Amino acid sequence: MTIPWRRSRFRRLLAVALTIALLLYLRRTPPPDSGNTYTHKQRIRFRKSSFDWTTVEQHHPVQSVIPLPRGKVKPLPRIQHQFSRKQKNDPASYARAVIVRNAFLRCWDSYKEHAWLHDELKPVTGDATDTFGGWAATLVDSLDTLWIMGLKEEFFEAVEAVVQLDFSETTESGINVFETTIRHLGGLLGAYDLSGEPALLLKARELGDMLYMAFDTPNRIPGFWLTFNDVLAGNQSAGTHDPSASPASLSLEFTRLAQLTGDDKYYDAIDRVRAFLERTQDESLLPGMWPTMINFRDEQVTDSAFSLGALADSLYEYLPKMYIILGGLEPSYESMYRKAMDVVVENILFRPMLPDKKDILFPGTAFVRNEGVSLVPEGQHLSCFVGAMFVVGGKTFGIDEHVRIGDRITRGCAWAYEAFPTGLMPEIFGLIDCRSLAGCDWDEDRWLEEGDPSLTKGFRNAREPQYLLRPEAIESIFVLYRVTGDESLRQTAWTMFQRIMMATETPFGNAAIKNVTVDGATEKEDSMESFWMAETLKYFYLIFSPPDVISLDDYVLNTEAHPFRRPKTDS
Ligand code: DMJ
Repeated sequence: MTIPWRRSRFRRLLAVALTIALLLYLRRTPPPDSGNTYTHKQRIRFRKSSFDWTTVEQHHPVQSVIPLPRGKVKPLPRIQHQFSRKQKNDPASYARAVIVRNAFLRCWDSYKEHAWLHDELKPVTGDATDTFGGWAATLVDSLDTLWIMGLKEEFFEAVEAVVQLDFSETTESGINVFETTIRHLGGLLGAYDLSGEPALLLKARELGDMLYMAFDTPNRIPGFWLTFNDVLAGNQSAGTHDPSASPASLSLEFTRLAQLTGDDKYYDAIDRVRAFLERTQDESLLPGMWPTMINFRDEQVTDSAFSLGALADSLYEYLPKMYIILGGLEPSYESMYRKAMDVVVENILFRPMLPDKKDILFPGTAFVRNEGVSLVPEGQHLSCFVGAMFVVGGKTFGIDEHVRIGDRITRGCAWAYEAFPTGLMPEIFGLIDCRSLAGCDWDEDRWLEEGDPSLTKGFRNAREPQYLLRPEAIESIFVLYRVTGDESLRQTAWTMFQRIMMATETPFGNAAIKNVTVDGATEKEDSMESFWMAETLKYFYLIFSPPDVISLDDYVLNTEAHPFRRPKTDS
């Protein structure tokens, strides 16, 4: 028997309840392309830092300032795939983006509650820690992710706090120039480029003025550390054994600062490092590449180790990106990229020997000795960005072979995730290599002799078995997806995301794990670096978002995934 009035009342109640639940859900989780739905009512109140670095005397001033290249911006080839309407509006991907955003929000809320204004939240104990001068690294690094995810209310709350930061207040005696540039300066500039909030640019400029002091050395190349007392005393000099990436990947941030403020001094600073790179590119033991460690003070590039991984990575990453942000007006970035990549293909890339002969590549490490160049076939999580670099370089300079190489490297990193029981890639791992990029037959005897039988066939070892929440693999998968439109990459990303969540989640956020080779309950490190929310979760979110959200034809991303607006071609 049916009682009609009861059923319809029940339905009405159910409909009301569902609508309320949906509204609550959407309020927290606006759609990926929701744009600027929230308007911030209050004026953002900017507070100046208590020390003005522009008042400090330069002990090694430049004679004349090198200006930003002026002229008609070159129309560069399109980077992104022409996506179909179905790909642009895919409800399944939309749902995945929302899940990624919820993972981000969980960490953000926890950071707010337990570590607000500190550099990092400790995800196991829920404590706070200051690892980068105590200027709220996670907060600054996360700003543009908040904006991109449509979390505008949270964004403006964070901006209100950021523009109150006093860069003169720190317990440290100095700062790491590279990290402060890519995370803090990059974070402020990216957030400004997206939101146009003027106070962010003022803060970026303040910080830029402090970082600019690092260039006050006899040859205008900055050291690894900026030590406040050395700056004031005029005691600074470039390092004699510094990571090549450190002074060589400040360029994108300083260029964007020059473009936005109209002050050429920031460009002058990094253009002198560019000139050093150009001068020395053919002088190293592997001409075309720069060694991982460089004597910047005496301008010698005599070290014997060469890699695209730790300590060297973003030097190479920034070559095509600098060409792009300058609208093609500084041609040496293209020639340096081309020359370096020829040497990389010849000496650094290797193909692993695998039973199914999978066509994938990894960047390894080369040593130049009297006998010649020897390659250590070791992959690094950090060098997984190389896939994206080849793809972007290939599109920008019209080199199809580079797009194919980038594809093979990206798929190599995805494969290495799947090869471990946790579904995650170790920090550093050894592989048995084919002698040629064209591949080789599986050799069981060689595997038995050189391989580690406890690992998937092909691996020699998992020398550093930890996973530190790093972004480089998903970064390349995201870029390759935007360039090829290959939907299988979204599936790869989804599996990767789920495995990362499974292995790293803690009650307070997500934690680095100690060993990806051990399945089951993973052992956690009490560490969640700011790049987890600045980069890793942003790339996961972007791959599931419509392709016009941070289109690679509109933005160039710094090495910490902060989007800088590309120059517009005059049409
Ligand atoms: C980030 O800070 C940047 O991506 C940097 O270029 C390399 N290391 C981390 C992420 O792994």
